[in-house]
Amino acid sequence: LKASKITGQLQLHDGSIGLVAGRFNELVTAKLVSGAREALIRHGVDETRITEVWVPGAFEIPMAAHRMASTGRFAALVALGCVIRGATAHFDYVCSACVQGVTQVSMQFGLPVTLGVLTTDTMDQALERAGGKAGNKGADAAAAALEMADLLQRIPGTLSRKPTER
Ligand code: INI
Repeated sequence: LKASKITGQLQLHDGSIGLVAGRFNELVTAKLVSGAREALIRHGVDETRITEVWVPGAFEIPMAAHRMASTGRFAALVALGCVIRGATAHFDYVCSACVQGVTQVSMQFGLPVTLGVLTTDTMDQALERAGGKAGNKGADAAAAALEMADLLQRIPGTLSRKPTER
């Protein structure tokens, strides 16, 4: 048996890419969205194939992602949010609900939903990761979405799950 190594390329074939962004800490999340859009466009994705959905906060990201996943139109989704640790335990609940919810949607639909949700102690740390000296995690998550969508199509023996057009 010939050994094979399968990796995904950064290119979109069918369907659209959905960005799901939380408005909470919008100063940061707007930069994550721009970074994600720029990365997608840089990798040849036509703007008409990017759907941007805004929700109140990171807690609501899984619900919107779930609805988008159910349409079958998306090749992948990108969760973009920013949770900054306050004085309370609210931070931990919002983070875990968001991450667990996003994971559930991804596994339920067999659809890549990548994580561009920042969870930091301070606003400065968040800004560093939203186009500052630590790069743009929105761009990274968008690239991961493209890679995973392409990768899944290359894994042999799986039924074709191409998204429906538009
Ligand atoms: N939502 C965030 O996206 N980031 C936060 O830092 C945050 N904090 O700190 O509370 C936050 N809370 C709102 C939450 O996501 C929901 O929108 C809200 O609880 C309504 O359900």
